[in-house]
Order: sequence, then C-alpha cells, then structure tokens
Amino acid sequence: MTRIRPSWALPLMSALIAGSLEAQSLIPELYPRPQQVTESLGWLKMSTPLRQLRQRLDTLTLTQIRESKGLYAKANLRLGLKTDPRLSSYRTKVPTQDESYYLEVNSRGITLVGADSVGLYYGLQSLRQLLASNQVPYCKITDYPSVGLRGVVEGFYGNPYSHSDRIEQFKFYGRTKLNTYIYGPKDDPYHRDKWRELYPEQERKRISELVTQAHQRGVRFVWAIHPGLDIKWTEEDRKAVVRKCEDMYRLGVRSFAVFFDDISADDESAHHQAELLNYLYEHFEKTGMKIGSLILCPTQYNQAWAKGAYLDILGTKMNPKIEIMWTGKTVVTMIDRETMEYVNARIRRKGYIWLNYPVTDFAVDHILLGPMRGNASDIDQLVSGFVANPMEYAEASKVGVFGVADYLWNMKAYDADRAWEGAVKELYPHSTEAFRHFAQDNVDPGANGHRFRLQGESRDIAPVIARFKESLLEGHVDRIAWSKLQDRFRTMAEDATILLADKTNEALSKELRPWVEVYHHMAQQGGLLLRMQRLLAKGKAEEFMASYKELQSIESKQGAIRSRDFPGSLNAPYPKPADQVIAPFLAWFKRQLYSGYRKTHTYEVDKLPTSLIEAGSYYIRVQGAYLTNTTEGVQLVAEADSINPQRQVWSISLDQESGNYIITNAQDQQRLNSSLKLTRSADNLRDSFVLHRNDKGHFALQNAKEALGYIWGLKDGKLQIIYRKAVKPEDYILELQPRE
Ligand code: LOG
Repeated sequence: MTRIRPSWALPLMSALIAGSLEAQSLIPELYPRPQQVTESLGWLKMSTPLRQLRQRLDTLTLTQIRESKGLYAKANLRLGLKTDPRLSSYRTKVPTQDESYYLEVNSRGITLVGADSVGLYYGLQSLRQLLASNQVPYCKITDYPSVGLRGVVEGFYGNPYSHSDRIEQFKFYGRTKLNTYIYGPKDDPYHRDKWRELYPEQERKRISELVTQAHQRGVRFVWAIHPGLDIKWTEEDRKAVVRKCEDMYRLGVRSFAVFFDDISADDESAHHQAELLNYLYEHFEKTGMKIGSLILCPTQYNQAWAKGAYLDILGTKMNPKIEIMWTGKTVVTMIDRETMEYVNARIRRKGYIWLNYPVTDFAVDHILLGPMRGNASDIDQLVSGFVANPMEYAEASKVGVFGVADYLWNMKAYDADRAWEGAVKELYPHSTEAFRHFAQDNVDPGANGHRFRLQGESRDIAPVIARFKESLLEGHVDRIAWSKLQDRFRTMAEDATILLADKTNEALSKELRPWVEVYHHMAQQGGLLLRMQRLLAKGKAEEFMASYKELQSIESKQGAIRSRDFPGSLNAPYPKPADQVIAPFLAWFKRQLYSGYRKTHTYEVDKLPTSLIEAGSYYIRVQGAYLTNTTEGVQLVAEADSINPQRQVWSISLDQESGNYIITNAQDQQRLNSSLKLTRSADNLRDSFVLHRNDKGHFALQNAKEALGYIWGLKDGKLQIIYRKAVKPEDYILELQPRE
C-alpha cells in the first residue's frame, strides 16, 4: 500500500490515534521540510553499517561524499548524480531545479540521486535525519528549494563573529540547506572604515580558510565591501574597490557585494553607485574572473526610506545581472508580498532580501530565540535571494536561522512553530525542554527605535499573571494563580540549572550563560516575591523585611551580570531576558508589595526603595525657564506667569501599572505625550516617561515604551526630543521644583 500526500500533512499523519487501521507514520519531522514525501509500508532495520553511515553523515563535507564508497556499499546505499548512466532510470524523478534530489528507501535499500553535487549533499542531510531512529521508513522524497539563494548576511554592528564561529556556521548551513553566506560585519575595519586597505597576511589566511570551509558545505562565500563612508567617485577609488576584490578573488572568493547602507544618498548617488557596480561587473568579465554573483545593498534599502528617483535609476542604469538588496517596508520588519511588488517594479529585477532578523544590534540587551514568524508564504517567485542578518551571538542565532532555512526551502509549507521545535532540539538535544522554556521567554526585542516588536513571549504564563494581578488589585489573592506562578518560577530556576550544566555545545552555552544566569536570578526573585506577598498578608513585617534583604542581594548579583564582557568587546549589555511578560510583572509586583507595606507597616520602612520623586505638583524648569502650556503648544518661557500660573504647573505621578511617570498640566488637565504635545487621549503606556536623576538632583526625561530611544534635550534654546540609545550626562537638563 502506498500513500501519497503533500509534506504538510506530516504532523497530521504522525498524530493518527493509536488503534487506527492505518499505521502511524514512521517518518520523523525533516528539516527543512521536503517538498514531497511519499511513505510506503515497511522499513529497513537499523544495522551496523547504517549506524556508521549515520555517524558519517553527521559531519559530512562535500568532498567526503566521494570518499565513503565502501561504507555506502555495506549500507546498501546507491548514490550519484542524475547524469550517472547507472542511475538513468531515476533521471526523470529528479526535479530540474539546482540543488534538488530524489531519495528512495525500499526493501532493496536506499537510492539517492542528486541534480548536482550540492543536491546530493542535501539528499544526504535528509537521509541523516531518516536514519535517526532504529527503523528507516520506506519512502520516496522529491525535493528542491523554493528560493535559489538562501542564507545569512553577517551584516550587523557589534562584535564580528570569530573565525571558529564562522566555521561552525558553515557546518550548520550545510545541515539546514542554506547555500549563501555574505561577509559584511560593520565593525571589521577592512570591510568598512579601511576598505581601501588589503587585509594583513594573517587575516588573508583566515579568509581563504573560510572560503574553503564554506565551499565544503555547499555554501557560496560572498565578500562585501562598504566604501560609502568616504568614497570619492574617482578613477582612483574605483580602482581601489577593484584591487580589494581582486585580492579577495585570489583567496578563493567568487561572489561579491558592495554595501551602501547607512550613509546618505540622493538621485545623483544612484548614478554613481550604478556606475561603480557596472564597472566592477565589466572588469570581472573583461579579465576573465569567474563570478557567482555581484550584489548591491543600496542606500534606500527599504520602502520607508525610498524617495526621489533613486531606485528607478538603479533599476534602469545598473546591469540587470547585478542583484539589489531590500529589507522590506522598513529597516527591521518581516517581508510581505506588497513590498516585493513595489520594489521589483522600481528596480526592474527581483529584489534580494536582507532580513533584519534575528539581529539585535538595535536592542543589544535582548536575545531573540523565538519562532521566525511573519514572512509572506507567497513571495518565492518574487525574490532573487534571501539572507537573514543574525545576532552577534553566532550560536544562539541558529534558532532564528533554522527557521529562515526551513522557510526558504519550502515556503508554502512553512510552519513557524514546527521549525522552532526543530531548532530547539537541534541545539540542545539533551536539554530540549529546558531550552524550549527559556527560548519561549525570549521572543521580543523590547522597546526599540525601529518599533519592531514580537508578540507571544511567555504565552503560557501571561494569562495567569493577568488573573493574579487582577486579584491583588481587587484586594484578594487568586490561589490557583499564586501556585501556578510558584511552579513557573521553580521550573525557570530548574531550567536555568540544566542549561548551565549542559556541555553538548560549549560555544552556545558560553553565549547564553549571562542570560541564563540573569534568568535564574529572576526566577529566585519571583519565588521570593510570592513569599513576601504571603508575609505581608499575614502582617509579618520582620520576616517581610528579611526577605526583602534577600531580594536585594539577588538584585545586586543580577545587576552585575554583563554579556559579551570580554576585552575589546564593542557591546557589554546588561542582559534583559524574559522582558515582555515576566520582567515587567516582577517590577509591578515589587511596587505593589512596597506600597502595600508602606500603607500598613513602619518597621524598617525606610529601607524600601523610595520613588525618584514624590507625586505632586511641580514647576519644570530648564536653565531657569519654565515649561509652559502656551497657546502655541508646550514651550519654555523665561518668566513666571503671574496671570495664568497654572499653565506652568505640572502634576507628576507614578503609574503603578507601568512604573512610568505621567505628566499632566494643571491648566487644562491635558497630558504630555511622547512628541512633547498635550493630549486628552493619552495612552498610559506610550504617553508616559522614564525619569532619571543625577547626583546633583537634576533630571533627564526619556519617553517610555516604543518611543524609548527619545530623550528630552535642548537645541537652539528649544526643547526637542532627541534620539539616543542611552541617557548621557548632558541630558540632565530638568529641575523639578515643588510648588509650595
Ligand atoms: C544596517 C544593518 C543593521 C540593521 C539592524 C541594513 C541594510 N543595514 O539601519 O547593518 O544590522 O540595520 O540594526 C541597518 O539593514 N541599518
């Protein structure tokens, strides 16, 4: 009996209830999901040669395919390219696309036919997964990629990957059928700042080794140059670009990219950029250099930034063989069909996607381990290539990249949760459950300048937290929610211990350690806060304060932990794991307990943290001038207003829910919002502020929530919101003067 079914039916089949007439599918989840799988009844028993084969496949390189002939014979595996006369009967079964393959397992053994050597390699990656259990199911797999060029662009700001990180990445790309790696770390000086200079000998050796390693796994190594910061449109600089590329060519590089992102450019620059790329392309052709691809990352690389004729100029002027990159509707976003139709029409070719996920260089205190969700499933015909920009954490980025690989191989059948499950197992085969929990608590990048948020973090506990909060606010305690929270914090602590002890992937554990340690401390805090809540309810002030001291010591240990804290590191953030649901809950719970304690107890109450300022009415003064609600909006006015003094009086209060400050004008009760305007329709989360105080008693005011990057500052004597990553000493411009 043979069943033919599209591969999206796999989970359904394996979910067939026991006792059903049809046998349960023996085919394991395969990553990336093949295009077509047909299963027949029966299986091969695992034998010693098959076991040896499995082991071999685990670390296979392309050249090793040919070296294992003896083993294949023993394992009863026939393999070859579709041009091989011995396999001529299979020729028509292999899809026509590059890198495709046909794999068959039946009572006579295993047959694998590749369209080309990479197809063969990919077939072996699928076979590796079929050999995972003791029964190798009879099946036929017909497989090809949805998108021709699939991979990763190392294109972030921050610590570039290490040499060994990169080699590990290539192995991973081979396993997940990704065929492209674009080298473009912003902070490699020879990529950007010193683009004219050739790499020193040591570096050249490394790059040449990387190229070999990449090619060994079927990965095209694309080297990118970023000359935009100071290039002159002269013959001399054009030659400098050529000279650098030629040197990389000598090291084995066969594909190139020129990045012009994050500089300024107008229509005229489009002409220059197109000319440079055309020149490079023609130079390669003229001199007989054999090039895989030439790619441009334009300056207007996303729809929000597209203006003038820039993209059309590239579209009409630049050789149509040169690829053009695109990040979608904005810089950091998932890709939809609309944006592809838009850009393709303008650039007169299919856009090459640069996906800014799971990169975190705009939110360095977060780590993204959630499912890769949200890219359209119908853009396979609209893109020429698709690469993902990862985090500076090479190993941890594999969660997101694994999803990208699954999506790009079989776009229509992509299931984000399935891919995520596969990634979690691949990375922590022995601590899968603990890692699954930890990863699902680290999904959202938090408030950031790109307003890129991801929902669904800690979704198991969010409703419990909501119920628990509601009950506390109503003056009682939901006991079930209380216990569920206690269990959750215990599990978090156990998971952290398990992950810290796991030795299977040291590079990954090293990257995650600070994050897991903070997570562990958060779990301990959660447990303690629940205890403090009980103590408070029972009126046990001394024990409450004793627990509070314990809490403080955890807070200070936690507060000292930094990630990427090595000599010369460009980032050393304080990790903020579980920041969408769990961390805000802990902060809220603390405020709730402290204010509850203050209302009912005096014992050591001064040890509890005080708020930055007392709620009340204030004059807000900047260099002596008064913040004033004038008829022309909110402005600084030099004089005190004796006619309408209320215009200069501001009520400042703490919003218990968010922990942010709310500022209301006494004249008309309107609220200040994040654009420094007054409003009646305020959103407590968005239109509220984070206050910072320095030791001189001056304050800096920062927008909360999505607008978090913005800080109040002075420009030409006027109050402005200024985009900054963090508060700087000169931002402490406000004096809050209580109104008598
Ligand atoms: C940079 C990129 C950076 C990313 C996310 C592109 C084309 N360029 O805003 O290097 O990693 O955003 O912060 C970028 O995306 N610029």
